[in-house]
Amino acid sequence: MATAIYAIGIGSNRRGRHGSPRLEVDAAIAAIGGVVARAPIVDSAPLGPSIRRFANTAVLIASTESPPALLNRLKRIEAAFGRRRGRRWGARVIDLDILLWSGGVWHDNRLTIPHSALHARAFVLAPLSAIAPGWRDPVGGRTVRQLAHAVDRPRPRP
Ligand code: PH2
Ligand code: MG
Ligand code: MG
Repeated sequence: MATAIYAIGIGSNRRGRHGSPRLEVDAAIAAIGGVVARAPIVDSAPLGPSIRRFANTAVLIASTESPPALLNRLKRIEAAFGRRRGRRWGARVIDLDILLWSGGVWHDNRLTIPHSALHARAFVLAPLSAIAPGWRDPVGGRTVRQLAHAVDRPRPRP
């Protein structure tokens, strides 16, 4: 495949063999490779049943892999870091989510890009807007910067 740019969201709220969640995030970025931009790590309150806070960030990578090939590789990295499949949204050493790719929309049985919760999560949008503020969501047409502002100031719905 021609080289594509992917935005990947990274989260950790459990120590692993590299150490603290922040160190797990750093090690994951090294394992992913091809990084062209990385956002600062933010500390975020857990969304869902987990108790421990998360270290979250986002990176842009350049890759010739197709979305399914990249997904397979990210899952192998998660497994190598000691991620166990279990309770949905349980504590995890590392979570690697494909958020956006330069090819626009992708949809198959296993993978939807843009990530389905992209619009709703400040812990994804805040780091992402530090490295890709002008990237437009191919579905809604709004930029990452606009989405990040909207998630900070949710409008009450009637
Ligand atoms: N990931 C989840 C569920 N909840 N909360 C925070 N703060 N950060 C995450 O990365 C996160 C979460 C499922 O992937
Ligand atoms: Mg996730
Ligand atoms: Mg995930």
